[in-house]
Amino acid sequence: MSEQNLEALRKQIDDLNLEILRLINERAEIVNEIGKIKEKQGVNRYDPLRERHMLNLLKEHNKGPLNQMTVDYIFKQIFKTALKQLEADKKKELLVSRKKKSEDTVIEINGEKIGSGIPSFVFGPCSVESYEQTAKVAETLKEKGMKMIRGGAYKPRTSPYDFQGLGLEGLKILKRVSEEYGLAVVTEIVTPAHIEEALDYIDVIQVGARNMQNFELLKAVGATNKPVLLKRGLAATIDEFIHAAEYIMSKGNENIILCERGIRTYEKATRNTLDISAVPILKQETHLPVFVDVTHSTGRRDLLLPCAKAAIAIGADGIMAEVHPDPSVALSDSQQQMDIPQFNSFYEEIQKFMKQYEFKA
Ligand SMILES: [Mn+2]
Repeated sequence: MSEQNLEALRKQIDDLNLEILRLINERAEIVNEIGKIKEKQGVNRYDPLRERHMLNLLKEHNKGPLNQMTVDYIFKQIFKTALKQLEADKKKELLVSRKKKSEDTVIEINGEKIGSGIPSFVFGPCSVESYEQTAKVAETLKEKGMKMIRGGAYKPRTSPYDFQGLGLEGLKILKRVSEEYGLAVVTEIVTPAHIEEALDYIDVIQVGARNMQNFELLKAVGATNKPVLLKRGLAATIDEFIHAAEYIMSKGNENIILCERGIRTYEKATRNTLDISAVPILKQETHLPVFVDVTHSTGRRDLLLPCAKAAIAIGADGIMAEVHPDPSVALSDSQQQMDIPQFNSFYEEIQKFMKQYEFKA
């Protein structure tokens, strides 16, 4: 007899489970409908006052045997599923996301179309040290038909006693070189206070790794009409990197190049660890061009070429690397910059590689 009772009670539990399942799904559908109405009205879907009201109503009607803490816990889990849906929807809405815009963003700089499927190259010294030093590199770049030069005027260095860059003087040198050699200037800006004076001298604003989450700087460069090259922070996740780009785009600037430059791991064989898989992930998640900085990710001259090849093979839109006429006396990053003959052979090998595997060049 008791066996039969147990069976009957289990059957009731099964039926109740199915009924609860039907009810929470029905509830989810209604939450979705409310969400759509709120979206049209432009109001936030999550409403803490409404949640409080629902919990109070449950408390009023709870006759037990479940205590109120348990009831609250169960219903909060049900409410949370609606919030999770809201978070997923928000991610979809990012301006930089592929879901928002399916076609690739192509940025034209000095006649070069960045992100069009043909790899671009940005080379130049770590720091601008003198006109002569910068012009020597520019001459080589021009000979090779390149359209851009990089060089730092404001240098955020690990130590405050290291060379901090020539500042405005450096920008003036870059401008002169840019005019003489027909190259667009890519240079780092470290504070919103420098943007206005810098705009006349530069073509692409670089936001460096150490400033990737300097949100005031991101908003300020987002309010300019210059393309921005945004480097990944040294300990930033891909999600944080994407949201940093969103800060820029949210202010109206749609011309953003993402640049993977290596992340900090336990590995000591390289200066940083080049996160090569970040390239296809960023290409899938966003519509922005993605560059790879082979200099700062590896910190080793012998790895520049293989890593540049890997970057192109995996779908990077461009390569960045440092070139100095005499790296051994460079004021910054002297260990990892290429001299001009090394650069010539590096570039030649890259060209061969692209031809061999029929990458457009
Ligand atoms: Mn450098």
